[in-house]
Amino acid sequence: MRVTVEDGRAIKVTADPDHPPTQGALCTKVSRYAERVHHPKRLTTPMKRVGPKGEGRFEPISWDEALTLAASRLSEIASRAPEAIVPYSYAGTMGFVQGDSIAQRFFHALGASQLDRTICAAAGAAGLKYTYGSSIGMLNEFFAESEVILIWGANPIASNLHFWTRAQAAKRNGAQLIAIDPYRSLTAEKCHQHIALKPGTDGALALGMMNVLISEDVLDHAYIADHTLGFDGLKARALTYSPARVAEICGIEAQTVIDLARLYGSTKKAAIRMNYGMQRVRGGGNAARAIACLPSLTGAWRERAGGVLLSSSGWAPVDTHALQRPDLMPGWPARQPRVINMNQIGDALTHPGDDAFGPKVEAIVVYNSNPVAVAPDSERVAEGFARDDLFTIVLEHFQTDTADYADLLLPATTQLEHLDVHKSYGHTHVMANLPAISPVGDARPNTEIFRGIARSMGLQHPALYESDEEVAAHAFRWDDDALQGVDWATLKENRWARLNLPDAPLANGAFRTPSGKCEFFSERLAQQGLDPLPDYLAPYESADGSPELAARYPLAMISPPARNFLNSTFVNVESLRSTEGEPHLDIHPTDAFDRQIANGQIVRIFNDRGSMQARARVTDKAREGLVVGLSIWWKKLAPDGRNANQVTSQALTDLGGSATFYDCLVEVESV
Ligand SMILES: Nc1nc2c(c(=O)[nH]1)N[C@H]1C(S)=C(S)[C@@H](COP(=O)(O)OP(=O)(O)OC[C@H]3O[C@@H](n4cnc5c(=O)[nH]c(N)nc54)[C@H](O)[C@@H]3O)O[C@H]1N2
Ligand SMILES: Nc1nc2c(c(=O)[nH]1)N[C@H]1C(S)=C(S)[C@@H](COP(=O)(O)OP(=O)(O)OC[C@H]3O[C@@H](n4cnc5c(=O)[nH]c(N)nc54)[C@H](O)[C@@H]3O)O[C@H]1N2
Ligand SMILES: [Mo]
Repeated sequence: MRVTVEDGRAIKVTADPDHPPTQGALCTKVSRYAERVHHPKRLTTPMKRVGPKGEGRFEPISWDEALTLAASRLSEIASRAPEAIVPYSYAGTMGFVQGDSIAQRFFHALGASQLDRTICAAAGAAGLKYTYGSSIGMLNEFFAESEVILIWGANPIASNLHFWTRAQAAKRNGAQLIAIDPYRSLTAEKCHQHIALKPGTDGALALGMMNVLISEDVLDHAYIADHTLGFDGLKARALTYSPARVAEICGIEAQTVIDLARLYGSTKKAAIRMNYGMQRVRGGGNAARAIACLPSLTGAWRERAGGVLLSSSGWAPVDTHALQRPDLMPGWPARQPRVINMNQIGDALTHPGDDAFGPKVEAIVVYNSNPVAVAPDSERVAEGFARDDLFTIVLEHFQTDTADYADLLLPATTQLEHLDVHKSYGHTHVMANLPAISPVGDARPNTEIFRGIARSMGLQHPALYESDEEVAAHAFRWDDDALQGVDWATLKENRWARLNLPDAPLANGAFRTPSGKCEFFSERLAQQGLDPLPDYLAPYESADGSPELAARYPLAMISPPARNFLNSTFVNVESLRSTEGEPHLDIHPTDAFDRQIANGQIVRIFNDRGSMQARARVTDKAREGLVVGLSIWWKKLAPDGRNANQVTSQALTDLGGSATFYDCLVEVESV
């Protein structure tokens, strides 16, 4: 990003035209970033709560008072039960400095509970880890040369613009684009073909494609022999997924499965852009694993324009140990504080504490996240945050739904005001982020806030007091081949560097698994007592997975990102919110007719966990049996004060302990 500054104010944010992945284009929401930075409601001073929790009434206090208050409460709890303190953070910024550096070191030094950061990508990441050994795949730029692109559980027009520009280039060159998505998203509308399968059935579709590839012998036998492990087992598994069986599971035609496999297998430059939308269901890890096997069967990896990309983040040689310093944990490495899965924060905050769970949670420190809006099973989450005996610190730019529950609300700087260093999960450049303006008001970087609390608590370890520059210099293993000739000083000077990778990085195997091969069969999974081969697992909440529940709540609900929001970020930027309008629910005409719901009517969406309201859009964009509520609204900016996470569940995926946002049955009625 390039920032134009006038009189100390950021007036414009544009894309760096020289940065290869960005090529001068920012997505709609980020091009409004200056509006957000100088928004009249930016938090500019520390505040302490004066009203009841959740009401959001605060009074300003000084930084000294704020840090002293934080330190005295946290010290008291840490002296008795350090694990009663829980950090909560995720995607507000994904920078290494303002994300999890000083913050992690601080919680580690306290011996606080650890947070398993699984709300987004953990199932897919586990699928890749067990198959490829890491989150690696084909390079974004070469999708422009692909001849077939399967856009699988992804809506790049909304959520991954810098892939979409490559897909469009490929389309102009004659490539076939196929969307695999239960919903006719903005992206699916622009593809040549849209395969609208039932949500959570992707594993079956991938196994069905394998069935056809194997039966018709559209395989790269040399690639399989040289670079994969466990073909015979995978073959036996895939042969149980006939196109007819898959058609039944996925709710599509058998011929669609056959045609897809034939096209995929017979195209040399066949690429798959999976994204995390397909793994927010019970079988998400296995589904990612099954899809990840496809290019190793057909040898698509041999071409730089072939293969799979789910995440490129594993290509960057991040020095996680140096950044986060797990060695500061008391007892490390033999013993470690308990781990709380962030998707179950609702249960954790409402747990009374016992031997299995450990101590009741007494303090939560939230930064880079808005859990009251984004975490699943929101009624439980809000109930937890409403506890009078919970001490809550929130570091934020704005008074979000979560901030309303804070005891102490601390103003944080934005990307334009602080130093950071980034990798990407969609491309293979690393970037330095230099501050363009001074902090707005009295806002401070996350790092500075945690250093301040540590100092007030009298914590001694020097790692807690490293400057942002020093932390940034620890971000990568600069001597790794991927970063030849780059160090923090040169990265800062040049702003970005392309990782030094071969164009077709998996053409000759070189997977990062224990065997060095693409592991169709995973010994590591077998050792955990898990299925060593990919399989299809029916969603928890589906006619197959829970017929009794499906009888009461027959509609599957998904709540993928809205184009003009970034998760719950930007919802309070008026120009973007007015483009989104209000919370909507897309519902198929047949489902609407059955419920006497007319287009434009307000409906109530509900299940045993909760309910929300939205305006119905009767449209066949949602397949029959599916409803779609684009997200993630701030509850307090929605007409009924609720959002989609009122109905989502805390159940975890098969692998990785990820959230199952899109594994959710509901009923809908007119209001
Ligand atoms: N504008 C915008 N961009 C974003 C974000 C945002 O909030 N707004 N969020 C960012 C973040 S944190 C992430 S993780 C990514 C997420 O972006 P994506 O990885 O693209 O994932 P989702 O948006 O969750 O879902 C993408 C598509 O998957 C479909 N889908 C849902 N369930 C299934 C299923 O079971 N199978 C299949 N095949 N498809 C399914 C949805 O209908 C949707 O069209 O986007 C990033 N970019
Ligand atoms: N129903 C449903 N729920 C979902 C999803 C979905 O598709 N459907 N998607 C899930 C996914 S993929 C993700 S990644 C999560 C994302 O959930 P979160 O990680 O909570 O992301 P955001 O909602 O963007 O909230 C980030 C907050 O961090 C703040 N912030 C940004 N930068 C900084 C900073 O430098 N310092 C501090 N202190 N604060 C900062 C922003 O103001 C914002 O309020 O949501 C998940 N929830
Ligand atoms: Mo995410």
